Amino acid sequence: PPVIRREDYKAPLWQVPQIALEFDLDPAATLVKARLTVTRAGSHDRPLRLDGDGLTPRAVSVDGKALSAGDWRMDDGVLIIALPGDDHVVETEVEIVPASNTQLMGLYASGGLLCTQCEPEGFRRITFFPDRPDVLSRYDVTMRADKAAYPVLLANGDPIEQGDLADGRHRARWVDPFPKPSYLFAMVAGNLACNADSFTTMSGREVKLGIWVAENDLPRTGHAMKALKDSMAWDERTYGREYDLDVFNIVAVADFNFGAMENKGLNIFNSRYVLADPETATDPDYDAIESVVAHEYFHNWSGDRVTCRDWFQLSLKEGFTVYRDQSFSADMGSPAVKRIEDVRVLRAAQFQEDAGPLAHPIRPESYMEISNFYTATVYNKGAEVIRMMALLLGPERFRKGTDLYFARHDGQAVTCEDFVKAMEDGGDIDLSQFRLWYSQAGTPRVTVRPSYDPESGALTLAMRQTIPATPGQDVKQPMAIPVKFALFDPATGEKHDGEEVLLLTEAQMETRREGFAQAPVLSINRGFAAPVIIEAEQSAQDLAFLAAHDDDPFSRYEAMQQLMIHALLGSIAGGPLDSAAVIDSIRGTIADAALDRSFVAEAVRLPSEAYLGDQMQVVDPDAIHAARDALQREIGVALQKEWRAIHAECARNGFSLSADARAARKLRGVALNYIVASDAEDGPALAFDQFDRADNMTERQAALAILASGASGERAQALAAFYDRYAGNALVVDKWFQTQALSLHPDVVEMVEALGQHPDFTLSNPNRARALYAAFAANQWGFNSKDGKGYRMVADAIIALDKLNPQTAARLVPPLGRWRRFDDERGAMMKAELERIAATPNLSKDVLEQATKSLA
Ligand code: BAL
Ligand code: ZN
Repeated sequence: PPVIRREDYKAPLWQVPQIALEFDLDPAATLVKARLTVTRAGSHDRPLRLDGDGLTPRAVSVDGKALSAGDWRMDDGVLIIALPGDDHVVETEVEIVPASNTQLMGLYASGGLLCTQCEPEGFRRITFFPDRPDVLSRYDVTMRADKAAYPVLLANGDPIEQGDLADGRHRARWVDPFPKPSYLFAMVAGNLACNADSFTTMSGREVKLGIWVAENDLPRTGHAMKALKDSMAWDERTYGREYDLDVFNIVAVADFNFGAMENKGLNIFNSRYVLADPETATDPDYDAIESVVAHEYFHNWSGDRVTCRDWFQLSLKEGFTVYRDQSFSADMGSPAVKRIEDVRVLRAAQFQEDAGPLAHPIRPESYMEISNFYTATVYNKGAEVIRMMALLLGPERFRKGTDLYFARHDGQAVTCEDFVKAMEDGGDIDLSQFRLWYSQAGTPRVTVRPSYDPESGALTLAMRQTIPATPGQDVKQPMAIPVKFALFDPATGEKHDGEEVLLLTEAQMETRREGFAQAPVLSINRGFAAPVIIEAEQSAQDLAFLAAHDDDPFSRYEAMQQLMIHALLGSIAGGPLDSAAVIDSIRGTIADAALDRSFVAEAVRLPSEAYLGDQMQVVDPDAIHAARDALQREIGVALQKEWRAIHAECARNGFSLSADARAARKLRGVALNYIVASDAEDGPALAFDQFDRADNMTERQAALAILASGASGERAQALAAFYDRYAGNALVVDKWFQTQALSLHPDVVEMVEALGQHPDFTLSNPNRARALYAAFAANQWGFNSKDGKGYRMVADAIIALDKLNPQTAARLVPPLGRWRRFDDERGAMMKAELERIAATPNLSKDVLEQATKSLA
């Protein structure tokens, strides 16, 4: 397959200011008629090229005259028509089969619904069109369908007409006044019930809001609706962005590749990011719904009104919109805990990606299949880059920058460079060197060496940055890295002179601060201001001090994590497990009544096995598992009384979504985990009791996960009870699969293998496929079992899934691509599986690209 390069971008030769679409909907055969008003862009004599994927034209006409076979041709799916003038009307007719569309791109059937997904290149599976984001058109869409089977017909924009037709069919027409790229086209037909509400915008316009779901799911839409209204108000307050259409609809579908999709005025959602009630959704599920609803809503400006010129600019809308949704969630809940969660995700997904064969800059230079670039780098590192700009500019100038960006580029398809320029012009700042964050891949390492001179009372901070080589980028230039730090007096626990942000712009820099009676303690990269790896070689004493005194919650959390990592790595390297400092810090943290309980729950948890693996030259999954298990046990035993007290105190009568109640549930789960880890005889019974009595999914699932990792008799009992209770509820059954796939059980490989044969398992639903195989591939201990069975099983799943849904299959490849991080035996087995995948006949370009790059 050809490689597409950013440097080869060429502006479109033809524009399509208007498109009228007519659909005669039927899952077995849908007729699509398209009427494109096309205009030549500039002076050239090139033909019109309309992308198509799997389409055969049944009829083609220009200006009302049917073309005969010689007037058009097909070239690798593209319909090519030579046009004499500068303005024409081109009409095409195709037939598509939604029911057999297993890729879930284009128009497809999900449950009883017909729905669409067009980003990035699904529109070409619906009709012939220049399917690229810099062709913006006004859409006029007419849908016709059987009224009994599809009583609700939705599309982008505003509803204009509807009415009944002969033969039990009916029609609806939707017109979207805002020009948009084809990737934002959407349409849904089905038997849906609506949670209807409204929002009055800041200029006093009333917007009708609808969340459309299956009738019996209606009671589970309240949280999503609240999130939507909160998002609309927040975007007005924070960015001055007002909603622009008269209606805003969200539809939940069960089969969906993404989390959700920001189609103009008609967001289509994976049902897991819409549906919630206490019985079936955990607190993290509630949070995820809030943030995804916000994310898609915020795209209305950062994505829809101002869109991307080409797909290399994906981070323009995704990085910015993730930053926006992260800020929103921080404002809605605890900013400290939100930051900790976001950094955990960044480190788990993006740092690993940046350190492996699939590393790429947030603005990639080339791709074979753009679907492979909806990555943690483009999204999450992209958000970190925006966050750093916001820090460097400060809130007022950052807002001036975003105001200018929206005003300057409204209605346009633009580049990351346009965004940075708006920040420079609006925020009055020079971001020349900062632009390297867009072009250089790899996580920078910042080494900080403090040295204190007792004679002069001065502290010198020597800083050095290195950016590792990544594929295609051997040599890196120094970046502009904001280093946010503070210095603490170890005698008083007080901070000296507030905190500072220093811009590290050279490979090496030194800075000196004076006036310290004794060596201050350094708190570095506060708030995780820069997405870098800090190497600071802090003593256990300094870390314990920061864990007790740092007033930056992220840094306090980080100090605890570092303490735990030091203890664990020391033991993995063959030393004794030095748990005393960790236990003392945890004791101090849980005793500190001034701390938010939700923060406490984060701070006292051990780092994941995968994160520990990232700290090692060669990952040793068995040693990591054993050491972490042992430390968990010691913490459990040493603080048994405390955990029991917390577990009892955090029990609540009656469910509430209040911050206090949520924090109590979270901390209770952590306490239960330590009690069971201590091997207390009654541990499993206590866990089963929590499982059994819980009036909410948070506590029930926490207990289930704890039991699933153990060998007690309660394990099987709880898994069976959970399945029986929720059989038929797809989202909860996903949890049942996922909890087992993630479990730290010695037989997890065999269990996952058996679950792959379970009657409820299917590869054709992306949520279900991910619940089993993506979860398992994230289970470091299980996936990397020494016999290589885990690798083989995931490779088999990739090969099988590729035939149905290449996009989702390709997302399972990166864990195998980490083969260089493991010992030779494991590495060789992983590599062999990648080679087997790459050699599979008729592989999609999605999986081919990921497998071949992973082998390189
Ligand atoms: N644009 C694809 C889904 C999302 O990022 O919102
Ligand atoms: Zn997005």
